[in-house]
Amino acid sequence: MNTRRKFIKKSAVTAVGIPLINVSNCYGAQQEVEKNISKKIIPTVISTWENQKANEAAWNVIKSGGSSLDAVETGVKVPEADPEDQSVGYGGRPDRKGIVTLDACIMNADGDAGSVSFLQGIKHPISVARKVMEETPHVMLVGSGAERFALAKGFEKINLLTDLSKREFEDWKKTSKYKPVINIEQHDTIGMLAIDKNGDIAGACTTSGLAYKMHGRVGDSPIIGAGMFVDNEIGGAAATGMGEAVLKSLGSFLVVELMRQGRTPFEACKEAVMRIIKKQQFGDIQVGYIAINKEGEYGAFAIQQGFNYVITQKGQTQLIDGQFFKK
Ligand code: SD4
Repeated sequence: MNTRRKFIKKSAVTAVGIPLINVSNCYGAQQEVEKNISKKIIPTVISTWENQKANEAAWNVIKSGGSSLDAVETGVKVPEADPEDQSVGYGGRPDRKGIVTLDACIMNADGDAGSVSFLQGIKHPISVARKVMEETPHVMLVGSGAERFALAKGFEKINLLTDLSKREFEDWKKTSKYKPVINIEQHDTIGMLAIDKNGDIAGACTTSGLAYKMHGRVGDSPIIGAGMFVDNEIGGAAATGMGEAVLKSLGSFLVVELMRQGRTPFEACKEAVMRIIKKQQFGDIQVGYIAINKEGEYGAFAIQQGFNYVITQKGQTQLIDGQFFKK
C-alpha cells in the first residue's frame, strides 16, 4: 500500500469508529467532513439471487471483525464450490464446446481491483482474482495466462463439468438452438457487496457466464465497472443477467456514479436499468442490479419480474423480490 493510502487509511476512522475521508485539501472539505460525521456504520452484506448461504458465510466474517474484502471472497466461494449451482464455478454450465469457462472480479475499499476471465479448471476464480489484485501489477488475467498464474499460486486443476451439466449439454446439442435469452431459471451469477465494521466497502462477482455461449465469450462479470464496482466514498453495485447489455452501459459504474450524484441505491439501480431499456433491445433479456451506499442503504432493480436478492444486516438475512420494469 502506498504512503498516501496508508495515511488516508489511518485518518479514515475517528475515535468513535466513524469513517472520515481526508479531504482537507479539497474545496468544500468542511462540509464533506461534517456530512460524514453524522453517518452511522451499518455492516451489511447484499448479494444477487437466492444466495442466503453465501450471505451467511460473509456475515460470519464481518461479525467476527473481518474485512469486507475477506467477507465477499468467503461469501461468493459458497456458490463457486456448489455443484448444484449451475451458473457459478464448479458445476457451471459449459460453453458450446462443452467447456466450463469462468469469469470473476473483486474490489477492495482502497479501489484496488483484480479479475480473471475465460479461466478453466479452477474451482475458485474469485480467489485467483484476489491474487491478481494483491500479487501482480495488473488488474486482469485471461485464459491460459490466468490458469498458469493460478497453478503457480498453488490452485489445483480440476474438472469443473459435473455429470448434470454434461447431460444437459448433450441434450442441448441435439438442437444446438442458441438464443441468448436469460430466463429466470437459467442464471444466478453472484454479485456480492459488503460493508464491514469500519465502514469499508468491498465487492465480488463470479460466474460461469451464459450457458452454451460461444467459446471465448466474456460477459460483464469480470469487467470492473460493468459486473461490479466499488467506490469506498460512495458505495458499490453489482449486476446479473445478460452481460452484453451491462457491458454496453457499464452498468455498475453508472449505478455508483448516480449514487454519487445523490440518488438512493434503488433510484440509481432503476436509472441504470432504464438506460438499457431506452437504448437497447430489452424484450427478452433480464438484467438486475443491486447497490449499497456508505450508510448501509440498499436497493435493487431489474428489467423483468423474477429477480431477487439477499440482504443481511444486524444478523438477519432476508430474501427480497426486486422491483422490475416489465412483467
Ligand atoms: C454473463 N452476467 O456472463 C453474466 C450472466 C449472469 O446469472 O448474470 N448469469 O453475462
